[in-house]
Amino acid sequence: MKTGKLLPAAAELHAARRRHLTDDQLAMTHTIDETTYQRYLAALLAGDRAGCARVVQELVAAGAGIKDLYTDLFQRALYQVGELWERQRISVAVEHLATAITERMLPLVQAQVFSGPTRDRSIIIACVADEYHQLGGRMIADFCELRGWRGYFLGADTPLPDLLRLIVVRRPALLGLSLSIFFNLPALLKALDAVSSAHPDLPILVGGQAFRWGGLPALQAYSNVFYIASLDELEQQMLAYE
Ligand code: B12
Repeated sequence: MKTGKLLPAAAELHAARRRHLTDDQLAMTHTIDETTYQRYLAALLAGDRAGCARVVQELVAAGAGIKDLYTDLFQRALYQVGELWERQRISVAVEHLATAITERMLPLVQAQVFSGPTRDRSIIIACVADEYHQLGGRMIADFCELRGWRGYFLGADTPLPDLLRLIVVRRPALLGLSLSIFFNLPALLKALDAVSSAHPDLPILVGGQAFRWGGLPALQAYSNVFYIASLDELEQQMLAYE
């Protein structure tokens, strides 16, 4: 397992820092101002889709890019939703509603996704079997398409035999696998074994929150697997294959 083809040590350090930063500390590095973020979060927790859409549209009109919106607005807000849910400050219903609203915010920025030149490169992105957290993978697919790649996003809970068949058909330059739940690590390892054995030259990018709680040592056995901790690292990694 490698944590970045170009700067493995820096990537390792960056990943370690991210895992130990609190949300308040991370807020200091956010590109979207705090008042706007809090307005979005309040609308999200209130189930106010129109209010969320207004904030997103204002930010887009002011020139905010996909990377900022995805990480500093959508991702940050959902991480906070997760913490509120974990501390039982909000119900499962409110968390589900916030997630559903977020999924409906992504189309508001799709115009940006296809705005650049296209490249003759493709990536398949999937959540492993039993993994239902699909928004992160979807954002990664959008981000790859923003860079001109064709992004085949398969969504949640992808059966391994079907993933293997699609790799044969589409012959992607990269495969991305998403894992949020640490207990799903065996499903990821099973996928890494099967894909690496059938396609030893296919680089596999792995990401998701399971690795905030460990899991990295299990990837060390694979020389074709790269753990990606951020969109910046993903950008670096893709550059190497363009
Ligand atoms: C929404 C949500 C759900 C929804 C997901 C629906 C959906 N449509 O996706 C549902 C209701 C299904 C759900 C279920 C569960 N959830 Co949940 N969920 C969340 C929540 C609130 C938001 C997830 C999200 O979308 N985050 C925003 C995205 C953008 O962030 P991200 O996934 O981290 O993605 C970014 C990076 O990680 C990375 N990345 C992600 N994938 C990939 C892939 C590649 C290739 C690359 C390069 C990068 C990359 O790039 C993304 C963009 O920056 C989180 C809270 C949180 N902290 O995120 C909990 C959370 C992930 N869930 C949690 C838990 C415990 C569960 C359940 C076990 C609860 C239960 N008892 O039933 C189940 C498990 C279901 C399953 N088998 O998968 C825990 C996980 C703890 C852990 N890691 O073990 C969290 C962290 C909540 C918490 N604070 O405890 N959940």
